[in-house]
Amino acid sequence: MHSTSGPAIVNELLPPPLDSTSQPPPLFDGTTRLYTNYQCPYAQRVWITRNYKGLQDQIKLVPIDLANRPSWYKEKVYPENKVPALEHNNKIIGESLDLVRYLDDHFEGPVLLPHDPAKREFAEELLKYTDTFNKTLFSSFKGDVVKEAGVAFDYLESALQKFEGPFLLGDLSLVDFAYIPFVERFQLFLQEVYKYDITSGRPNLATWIEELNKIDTYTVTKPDPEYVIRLFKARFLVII
Ligand SMILES: N[C@@H](CCC(=O)N[C@@H](CS)C(=O)NCC(=O)O)C(=O)O
Repeated sequence: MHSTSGPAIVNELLPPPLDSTSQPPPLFDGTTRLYTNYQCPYAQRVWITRNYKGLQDQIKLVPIDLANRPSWYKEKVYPENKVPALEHNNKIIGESLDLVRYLDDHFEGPVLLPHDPAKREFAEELLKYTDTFNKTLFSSFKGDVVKEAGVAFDYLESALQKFEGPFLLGDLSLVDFAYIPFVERFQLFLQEVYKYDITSGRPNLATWIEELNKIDTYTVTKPDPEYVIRLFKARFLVII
């Protein structure tokens, strides 16, 4: 359909996060802004989409320090007080899955959902499953991790067999961008703590991860692995 490398990414200088001491940007001045956080997997979905569509100049990144949030963010920007949120056409829109679709529908760049009805239908199923996927993984840490996490990764492995091509709908789509931020984090944590290789016995999953890692508009958004492991350990491993 289109090349998987996406438009060339100019080495973008990432702005530093805004915290409780920072002034708000000049809100609703016509600038399109993605309020984000460099460590947030939900925000990463939208960040990858923005990069892949080549919208670095059209959509300005505004990172927020979630641990020391500026009060104006909740008061003036996004009452939900979460990231990601998009400021576009004098409106604020939230929810990462809505935002990846919104960027695809309202901005130029490679189209990230195929027109083929069977693929569209499967895209809906996969997008609907993302929350269950994440919940299954998070709760697996408290139980039989290999068995319970295995169910979710088996779902992806068989989804990847449905269409020809290495991605979830065959060709690269926004569905891949919805899953990869979470899969990459779970992969790191499961390997480090449980010595569980999620790609073992799952060749399609292995290829999918490999292919995504060839896309620089995605790799520039990847969090520091050590940070991810530290965060997951602190959050999910209770030391008795
Ligand atoms: N359902 C939301 C979830 C977003 C979310 O939970 N973001 C986290 C950071 S990863 C956040 O902003 N947390 C701050 C808070 O909950 O107060 C989405 O898909 O956009």
